[in-house]
Amino acid sequence: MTAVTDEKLDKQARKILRDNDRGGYTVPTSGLYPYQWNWDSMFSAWGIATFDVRRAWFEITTLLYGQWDNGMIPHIIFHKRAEGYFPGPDVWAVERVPHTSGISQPPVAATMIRSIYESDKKAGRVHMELIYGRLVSWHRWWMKNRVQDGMVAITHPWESGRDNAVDWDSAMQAVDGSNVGDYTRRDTSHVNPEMRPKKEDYDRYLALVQFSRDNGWNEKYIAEHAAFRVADVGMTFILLRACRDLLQIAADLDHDTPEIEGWIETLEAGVANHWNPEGYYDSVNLRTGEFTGSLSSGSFLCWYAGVDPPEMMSHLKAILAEVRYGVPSNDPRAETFNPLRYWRGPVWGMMNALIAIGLKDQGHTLTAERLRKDTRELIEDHGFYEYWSPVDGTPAGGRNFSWTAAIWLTWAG
Ligand code: 2M8
Repeated sequence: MTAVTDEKLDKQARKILRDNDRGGYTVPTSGLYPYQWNWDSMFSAWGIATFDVRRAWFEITTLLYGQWDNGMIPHIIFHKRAEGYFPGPDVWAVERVPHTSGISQPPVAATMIRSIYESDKKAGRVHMELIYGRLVSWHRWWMKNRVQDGMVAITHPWESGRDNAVDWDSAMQAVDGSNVGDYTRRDTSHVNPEMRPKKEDYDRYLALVQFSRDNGWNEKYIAEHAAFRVADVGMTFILLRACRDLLQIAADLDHDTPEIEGWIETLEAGVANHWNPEGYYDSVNLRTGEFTGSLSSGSFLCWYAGVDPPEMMSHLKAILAEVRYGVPSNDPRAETFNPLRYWRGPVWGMMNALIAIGLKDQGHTLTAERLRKDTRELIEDHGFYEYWSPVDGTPAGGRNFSWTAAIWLTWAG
């Protein structure tokens, strides 16, 4: 282990964010992910704001270029041609400029933007005024199209941001991936295939894209007919938190708040529907009504949403006792646990940041501090990786990762 000073790591983190800048938007990492991803970009903006707040506002603006007329902010914005990623704009076939994907991603934007705005109250107000309406229309899109029994439904595992998490296993069984035709993955040429989703997962990911694309990205039709529809516990918590932050922004700007207050009430009521009688927050397969039986990192976003049942703290403590570095993306005691396969076990720095922010808000400062310390050590010992093994810290996935650099500058470092 090399002893690296905080100052050196601060410098490296800033350099990563600058190097990943493609002229107004930040790619998650060079090579593996060459476009603007929704939630990555908002983490990046949060990090960039620590050294160049004007550039951070610009990052937000370029993400909003991709917003659809119906309010949806897509998960990828394909601003300009780039090599090395599949599926690209031709597969999504969304007819608008800039080209985009056809699904969304976890709405951390309002939360990150609020934090940037708080740090730049005076000069930032003009930016905040300009984008406020767009944030509201995105939240309205979620509430209108995706909230069912107060829980947030995803139409594709990619939408959750936790692509191959165990939460989707049972629901994905209903997706037929056998007719998607030939295609060439690019991710496995950038990183070790053992650290990525399997071929059978990709076949199903593509089948879902083709289904929604062939049905014109029609939300109503997809809601009624798609094979896959899951109420994602992580997404419900993230949207609830984002609505709370949007409410504060609205109050600050002197805008009306009843609509946002109504959304918060709906989502607060929905949280109860995520409670698996086994004693934890869980996702729900909306096609069968069954819980997905997964205690994954999405469940531990409860505190981030302002919800604090003692059972969840007991689960977190039990899981942290099993691993050297928390929080694993999957329960290490589960048969499905794999310490290096992406969202099926590895620890992710940005998830730790969100979970720890929530823990701290709810007064669980020691546990929040453990997560920060674990994340610091992973970065100090190995660098700014996409994710790591929670068992022994083996670094995995892409290197020089933007959101890892961002959470170093804002939280871990
Ligand atoms: C991963 O997802 C993309 C698809 O969106 C992929 O694997 O190709 C996820 O970790 C997601 O959360 C993240 O936003 C994206 C870019 O870092 O990579």
